[in-house]
Amino acid sequence: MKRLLFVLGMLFTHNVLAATLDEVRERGVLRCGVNTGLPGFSEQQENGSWRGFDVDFCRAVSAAVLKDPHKVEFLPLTAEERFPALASGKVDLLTRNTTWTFSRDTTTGARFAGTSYYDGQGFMVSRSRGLRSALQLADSTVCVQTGTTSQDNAHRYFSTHRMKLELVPVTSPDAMVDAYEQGKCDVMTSDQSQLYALRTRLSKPGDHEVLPEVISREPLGPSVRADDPEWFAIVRWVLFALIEAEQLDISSGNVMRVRDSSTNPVTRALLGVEGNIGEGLRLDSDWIYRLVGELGNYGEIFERNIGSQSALGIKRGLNAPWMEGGLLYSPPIR
Ligand SMILES: N[C@@H](CCC(=O)N[C@@H](CS)C(=O)NCC(=O)O)C(=O)O
Repeated sequence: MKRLLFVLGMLFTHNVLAATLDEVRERGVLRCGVNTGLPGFSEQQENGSWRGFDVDFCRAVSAAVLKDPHKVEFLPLTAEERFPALASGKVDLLTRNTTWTFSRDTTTGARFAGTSYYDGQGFMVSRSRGLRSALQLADSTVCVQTGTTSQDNAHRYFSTHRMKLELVPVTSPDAMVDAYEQGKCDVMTSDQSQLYALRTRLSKPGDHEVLPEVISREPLGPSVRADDPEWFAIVRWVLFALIEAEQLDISSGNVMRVRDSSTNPVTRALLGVEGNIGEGLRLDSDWIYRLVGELGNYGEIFERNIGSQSALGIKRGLNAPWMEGGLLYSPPIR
């Protein structure tokens, strides 16, 4: 029944027959749903422009399909709003710290194009408590955002370990930070990347620590509507192209030189020198060249927004290329 209502909803609110690629090209603007404000991932600047890891992924799709990384409109969406906004056609793409789960992939009308960030849920507390483990959190008041995977995971973790839990539900990252600073909760729980991001917003970030336990798998990634396989393929291969470029040591700094001098047929095809790598996606042969030139490869996007060149300082960890012990792996682009 839920599914039937959903399909009917889609038929009335969004023309399921129109190809998203054509709609985006006609409109001349790509619409991406992003977080309402999460340092490093998606943040609106004073001048109105957006920046962040999820923002750059959206720009990469724009560079691929509209030949310009800036033809993007960002729509800030709360956790509760995100899937309905995608299903109704309000956004073409969700690039918003969203966990790929079975139920979301099969019942919300969304289809996840891949994992852009391997995360897991953790806990942040004040250092003054001197805690060493999340197993010492019994009887804590825990701030968690509604409409997220974090809420269910917290319940499961506390009940598995027979610890009493008092959840303090909040509806945005700002509300989470406020509640924590005001002592309405003594623990924040969320994906670890988000805890590092939110810590930068606290008045004394150094006074707070993320406990060692990672209590869930949270593969975060972009998602599209399930009814458009072509658009799905474009978004999925934009992600793989960024990963593959890093693997091949192609960066924004050297992409032009590599294109002009490489004799490797795989690299030449990838960068549009030979054949037409865009054919199957109705893109041009330069789409990968363009997005790496404009945004950089996966590693560059990671480091500048959330890694070593950012205030978050997140280590690559699981998000390193597979050759370096991480999980990032692109099928061959050939
Ligand atoms: N990855 C988890 C959590 C994602 C999530 O929405 N986290 C909150 C906690 S910081 C958030 O980003 N909220 C922003 C908002 O709703 O505006 C999920 O997909 O459910």
